[in-house]
Amino acid sequence: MSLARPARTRQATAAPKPAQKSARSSRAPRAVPPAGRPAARHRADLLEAMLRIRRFEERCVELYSAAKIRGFVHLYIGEEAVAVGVNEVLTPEDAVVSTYREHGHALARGITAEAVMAEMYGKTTGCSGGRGGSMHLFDASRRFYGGSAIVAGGLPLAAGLALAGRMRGQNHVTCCFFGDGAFAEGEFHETANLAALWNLPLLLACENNLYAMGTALAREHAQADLAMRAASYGMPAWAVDGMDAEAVEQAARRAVEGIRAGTGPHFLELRTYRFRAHSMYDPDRYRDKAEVEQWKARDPINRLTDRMREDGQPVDEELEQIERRITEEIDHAVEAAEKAPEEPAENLLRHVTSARQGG
Ligand SMILES: Cc1ncc(C[n+]2csc(CCOP(=O)(O)OP(=O)(O)O)c2C)c(N)n1
Ligand SMILES: [Mg+2]
Repeated sequence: MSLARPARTRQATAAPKPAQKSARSSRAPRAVPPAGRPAARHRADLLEAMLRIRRFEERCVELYSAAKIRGFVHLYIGEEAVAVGVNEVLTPEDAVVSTYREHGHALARGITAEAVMAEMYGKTTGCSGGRGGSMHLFDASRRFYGGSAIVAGGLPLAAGLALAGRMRGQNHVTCCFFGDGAFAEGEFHETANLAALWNLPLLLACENNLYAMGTALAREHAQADLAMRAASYGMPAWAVDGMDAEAVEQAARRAVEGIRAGTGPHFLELRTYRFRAHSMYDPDRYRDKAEVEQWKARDPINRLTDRMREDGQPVDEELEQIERRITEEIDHAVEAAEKAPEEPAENLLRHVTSARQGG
């Protein structure tokens, strides 16, 4: 069997033209702000949430180069509109299950930059007590159930959380983020089938960034229209411009309202792109520079600021204040992580549920 790149690869990895809309894409890009919040304020909040993720990760790159942060680090830069737009419609009682590319999901969920940075450093003050690192951020108090290294591993867990909530008579939504690569795994299909069969309150948020490590979408999927395939499980499913925080929010709101109304799982294919390599170890040789530049031209942060400008919002002053606040927040997070203690070696067996000692 030939492994030559199929002709459709180029087409599948090209950035869609901004005006292009599929039958399933969300129609109007401007989201209706939550009741009582002025539209301008709401947009500034979306902008701040995206910038917090961007600046946090840019600092992580510096710290990684300085060997302050070690291990695997997967950056979310370029994909911020997804985490921020979806999080906007979730309540603190809803549950979130994430992937190893989860700094953005964790920060959007409200885990502090300080707790995430300490975890990146492997310090005891980190949100996972320093035992998880970049890929295993966790905070049960915020109903943020990881951070997991296993591609698609979060999906059955999310179905279990959704089932547990329903059995307890709660009307909470479980949101599971996962990638296009996870869609190719059996866990996705088993989860989608059972969730639809049992009418579970589950939001399946597929971050289609067109690559699973170095493998382009069309080299992995015979049918690359993921929303269409998800719909075959009998659930509402549609594709969304994942580079537009307001479009993501609007689609997520529609999906979550449906889930809360008892219509079972919904699937969103959030079409997005990572501007950086798969991980800090990846030389990124499998995609054209021109393709990356094409997507960078649709940077979700610039997209929102341009729209704010168009609508006459004083975005430059807003940006200055946001940047100042975020710089302080991240400086403080780094300072605190530097000072925080390492876990002492005598605690090595803490949290180990089964260990044979002394023999
Ligand atoms: C079960 C499993 N198989 C393979 C891997 C190796 N692996 C790590 S990341 C990755 C790609 C996943 O791509 P995708 O789900 O699209 O997420 P993205 O990295 O694009 O956000 C693979 C195959 C793994 N971690 N777990
Ligand atoms: Mg991917």
